[in-house]
Amino acid sequence: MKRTLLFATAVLLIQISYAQNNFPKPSPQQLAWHNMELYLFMHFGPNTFTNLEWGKGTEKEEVFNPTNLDCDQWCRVAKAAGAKGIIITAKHHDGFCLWPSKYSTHTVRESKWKNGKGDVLKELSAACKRNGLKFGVYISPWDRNHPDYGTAKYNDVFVNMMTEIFTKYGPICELWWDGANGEGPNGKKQEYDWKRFKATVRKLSPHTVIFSDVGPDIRWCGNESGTAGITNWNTLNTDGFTPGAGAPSTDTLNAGNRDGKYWIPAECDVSIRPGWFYHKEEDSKVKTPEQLFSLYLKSVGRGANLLLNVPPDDRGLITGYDSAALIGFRKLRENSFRKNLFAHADTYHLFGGILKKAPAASDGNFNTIENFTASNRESVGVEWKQNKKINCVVLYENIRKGQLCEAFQLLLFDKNEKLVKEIHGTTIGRKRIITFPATDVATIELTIEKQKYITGITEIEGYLLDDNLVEH
Ligand code: FUL
Repeated sequence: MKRTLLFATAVLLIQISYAQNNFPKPSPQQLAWHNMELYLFMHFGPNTFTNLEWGKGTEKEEVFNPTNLDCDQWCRVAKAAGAKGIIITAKHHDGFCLWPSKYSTHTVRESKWKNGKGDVLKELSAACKRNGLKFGVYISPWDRNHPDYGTAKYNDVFVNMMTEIFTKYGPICELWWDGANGEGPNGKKQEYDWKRFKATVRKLSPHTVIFSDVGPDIRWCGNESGTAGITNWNTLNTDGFTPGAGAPSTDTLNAGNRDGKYWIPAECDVSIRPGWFYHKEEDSKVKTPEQLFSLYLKSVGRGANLLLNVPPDDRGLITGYDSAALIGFRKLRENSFRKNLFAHADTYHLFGGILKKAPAASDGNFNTIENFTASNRESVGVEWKQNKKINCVVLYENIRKGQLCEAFQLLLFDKNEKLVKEIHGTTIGRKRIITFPATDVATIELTIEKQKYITGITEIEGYLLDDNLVEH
């Protein structure tokens, strides 16, 4: 009785302090973004036809001439891959606009495609709507074609182009500002008005999340190989930094900052092929389903999102090589995570010598939360009476209250309560996928060893993946 009373008082106190947590938290649109996990990037433009990666901006508009462009096919492929949306390069560094912008003379309108009447953004945004996919837009600040680039006037051009995009083709779930600039020391220098760019987007489309090296909403993961940091904070300090050359080091972008002032989670962009744009000679170099699955573990499995580039070819279609790999990748994810072997297991929460149940940890409901409240060690376990062979544990932190765990320990016991594995990790975040050699396990016990504040865990899961998918 006394114990129960003590516990109830503790819970009350915890609930009060829990509500007062002042650590950075995701906005509703960032939370929605976190739940997208995987979506496709599509690099498409003159480079698709000239076989380049970085067009010079001097290419003739007539080179852009897809013979069979079909954005519904892109959407079908994205859906078959289990991707939640598509982000298209509306304007890459060569400045060519995939929509007939009033603020450029280097656009689809000047090409021969559909006699200058075509509009890729219009077709794709409509196809995404029809197919229930989110639509996102990449627009390169660096522009090798526009005559105003390098002058203050270019900031007006960029704002006007974004205004066209948002007013004509929305809703846009994510806007992508690429930080690359290859002008070199003697090249044109543009003083970008980032503040104005951001204000424009916020005004026109407050629900859009903006990506750049440093956010403001989503950050680059610091590499183009598709891997988030093993320690991956969703928080980052960006005061005094800018996208591009003024960004923090790639190591910092990869791991985030433990004490970062803003919630700016990492997105892992990577191409299914060696290049970002389509090159026929890379048809044989499309990543395999297994390679894509490994990237999934290193991005989504570390609490980031995976933006997988699948470039349409010069017909304006995704090739069979890419779609086959994507379907294989989806199957691997589905087969791997179809059955949580610890769903609805018995649970316990050991807290200051008091043992209680912790049903939230294995009820399959991401709205129920098991809070790690104590300042000293406390454990939550999910247990069966029998052994289950597993090689993967998945943990989920309740990021709605911020990202608070900074070190955890997993102890795996067999049915005789013998310790069979001890694993240590740092951050958890939205999702943390941990793999190890297959082991007979009856109990998975999680201890938060270090936390910034009360860590909330929504689920502890156990899976048996195909052995060849598991890296140790
Ligand atoms: C880089 C660009 O330079 C590449 O061409 C590509 O668009 C990649 C996603 O971002 O910064």
